[in-house]
Amino acid sequence: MPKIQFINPTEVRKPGEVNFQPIPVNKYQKTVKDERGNFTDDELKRIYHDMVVIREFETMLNLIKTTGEYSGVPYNHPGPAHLSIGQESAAVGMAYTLTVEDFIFGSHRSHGEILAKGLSAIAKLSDAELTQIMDTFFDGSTVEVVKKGFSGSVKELARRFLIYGTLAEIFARETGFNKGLGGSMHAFFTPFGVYPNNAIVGGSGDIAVGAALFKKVNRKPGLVVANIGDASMACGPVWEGLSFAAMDQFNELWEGDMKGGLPVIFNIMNNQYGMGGQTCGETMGYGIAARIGAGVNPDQMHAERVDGYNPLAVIDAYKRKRKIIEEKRGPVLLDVLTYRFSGHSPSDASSYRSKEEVEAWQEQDCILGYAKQLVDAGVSTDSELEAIWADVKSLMVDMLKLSINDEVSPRMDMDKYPNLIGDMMFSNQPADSLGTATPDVNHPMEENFRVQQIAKKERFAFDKDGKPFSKMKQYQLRDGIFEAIVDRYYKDSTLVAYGEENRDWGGAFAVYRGLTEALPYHRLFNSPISEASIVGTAIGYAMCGGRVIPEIMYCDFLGRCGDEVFNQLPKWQAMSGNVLKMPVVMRVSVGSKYGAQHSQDWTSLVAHIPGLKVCFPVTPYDAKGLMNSALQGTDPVIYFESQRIYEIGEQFHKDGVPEGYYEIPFGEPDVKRAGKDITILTVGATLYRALDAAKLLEEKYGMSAEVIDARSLVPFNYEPVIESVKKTGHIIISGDANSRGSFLNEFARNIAELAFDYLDAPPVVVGSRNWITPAYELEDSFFPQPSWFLDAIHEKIVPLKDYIPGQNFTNLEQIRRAKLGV
Ligand SMILES: Cc1ncc(C[n+]2csc(CCOP(=O)(O)OP(=O)(O)O)c2C)c(N)n1
Ligand SMILES: [Mg+2]
Repeated sequence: MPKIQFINPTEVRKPGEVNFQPIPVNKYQKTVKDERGNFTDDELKRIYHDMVVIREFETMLNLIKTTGEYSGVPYNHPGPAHLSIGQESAAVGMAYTLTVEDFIFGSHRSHGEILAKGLSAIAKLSDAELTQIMDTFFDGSTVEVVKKGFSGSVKELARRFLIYGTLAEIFARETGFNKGLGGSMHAFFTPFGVYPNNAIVGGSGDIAVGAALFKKVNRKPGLVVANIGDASMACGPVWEGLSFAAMDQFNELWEGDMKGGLPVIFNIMNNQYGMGGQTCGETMGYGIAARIGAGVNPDQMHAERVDGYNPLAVIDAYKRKRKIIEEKRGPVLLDVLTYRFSGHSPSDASSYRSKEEVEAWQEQDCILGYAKQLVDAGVSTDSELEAIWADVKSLMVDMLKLSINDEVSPRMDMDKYPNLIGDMMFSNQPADSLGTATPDVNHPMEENFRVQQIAKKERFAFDKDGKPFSKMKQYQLRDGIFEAIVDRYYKDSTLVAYGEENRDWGGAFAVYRGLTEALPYHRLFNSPISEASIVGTAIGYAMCGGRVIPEIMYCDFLGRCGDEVFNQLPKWQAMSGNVLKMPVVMRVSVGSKYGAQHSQDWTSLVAHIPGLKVCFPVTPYDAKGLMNSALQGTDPVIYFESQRIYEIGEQFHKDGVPEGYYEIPFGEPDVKRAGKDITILTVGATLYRALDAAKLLEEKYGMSAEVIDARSLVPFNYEPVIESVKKTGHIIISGDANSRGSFLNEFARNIAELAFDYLDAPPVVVGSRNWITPAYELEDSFFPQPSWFLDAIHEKIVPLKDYIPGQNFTNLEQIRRAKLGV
């Protein structure tokens, strides 16, 4: 526990200074001749071959984009192609020593990295392993295309498979590595250790760290490389990934075989440009990118710059850095100097750099320079190298022809199967556990003090006379969440949870109290204050096969992990062609009392994004059942909780919250109060105010309200709501989100369409005002109150006798507010 780490004021207040070690720059200067003893001639020639494959692949794409043909084969590719011509030695050097268990992540410009890592994997895998991979990937449908009429070796077939699979993906063919749903900027192939590439630059900066966390926690072999552009070193997720990767706790608090640094290498593909911005001298201030490591931790991330124009220099660096990783002294940062001759994209006129500069780098072309060394050292001859290039070229022509042939490489048939992509958005594949190991725990579950405490609680809020038990005695909403999570911890060895104050504090709202005692550090820990990396690492962890619960302390902090929640978490299952699953249950607490930046209900923001399941349970029974469903699934779930009601007991499920395991399916709204005159559909904790309103309506106006708790936003089954409206003819939709643009309106629109014939008045939305959330003392004028329901009914649905409304729900006022934008 951190409290054993005594912070001694006498020690920390002593004067002194911080010293830095020199950062090596391009120290490796050896040539092929110098390295002959360390490589076979075949290995040295393979380095050349792999660089040529990338060069020719990219040249082909460049010609297709700029001239519409390659070697007489015409093709129009309207999509992106960010090429790395000039950078081949950096990619091959990075991948050459990596094993199949080592994973790489990259960016929009990663074709070269895919090919380099793929070729490296092919060299290392046996024929049997390669055959197995190719024959089982998409049931052999990709290899089928390149097998036809081919009689070469398995390794040659695998090379065809790699080039074809990548190219077909770029051209959006169903036989591509991701069924054509990823494309040029996202393509990857996990059986060769190539993990997602990311069109959101810097996006891999935290995701790759999560993959390294997965390897460490689940005792998997291999290291993880995050390939990041030099300009993307400015991106928030990269810095947050660095902070997460360098946490002291890996060394100071994690125990046994878990002690030690994360196996991750941040590999800066430093081509010295963003799109048109020069990173050194213009857009960044690091001068030499390797300097970044010096500020991160005392090891300075073992950072150095290597001359990425020399593949041997990069290979040498990787051999040395692997040792550091194996000694558990990661993370590592490498600044791999390179240069792209190609523009940012083929349409780029390179107006931001001089012709002289490009020519000067072309003169030192990494492939030509290396070829000369091979010949000078007597490893190869010019004609042998020419033959390699000619062979690669003819391979490219063949693979191009196959990949653009609509018969053998069709696109997904959206005419015949219009729901194909829809069917791929969620995996909907339940799994008790994603691991086979025995879960690491500190004691049997029954010995846990919280489990014992909960066992003594009343699982229904009221006694037999209808009197509520004391707060302490009631089984609370937070207990429901806890029970589901602790149960899964003892079932699934891969499950980890982390976020701010998750451990000794017991979670910011005491949901995790007791878990600190039950679990070792590596399964429950405090993260840095770094929402992007909390979610980003969870994504990386999940895409490698682990289950994870990242926590965002306040809903308002969603903006800090916007890219992760909006662009990464929801997309990778479909964008991978369903190769990946995303078992992430993201807990998000919706606040109150803390004003404008801590009290917003942003359920609508995430419900808007395709690919996320969204729920907001507000009773202990629902909280446990929905958390069980979330944790049993393999889809990303945003699980909202309300800080107003962590202590609330179970008031609806008369038998009390079951002690054993049960699930509540996503998408099923629940009638919390039966009625016949009006339906109130609520999202979140507004339920309780709606129930108060229902009581008032009954008592004062004899109106019987049916109150339905939405429980989930995505997916959502409208049928029970329509059934209710058939009976009542009226509906109010209410929640704590500010009403403009909220999901409440989505409900209203759908209900208006689906239940039009049964409605006597249009659906009415009662949300919060379109203001900042004010101080606690003023909240009643901002969030829907019980009286607001009556106000709305009186004005919009049916006049209530002698009623004087408090809030103004008239059409005139609605128009006035809209005009003002408030
Ligand atoms: C978050 C984000 N911002 C901006 C872009 C547009 N963009 C695409 S590539 C690029 C430059 C990236 O430079 P660098 O990281 O050095 O990689 P390089 O293109 O040089 O390989 C930019 C700004 C983007 N894709 N994502
Ligand atoms: Mg760059």
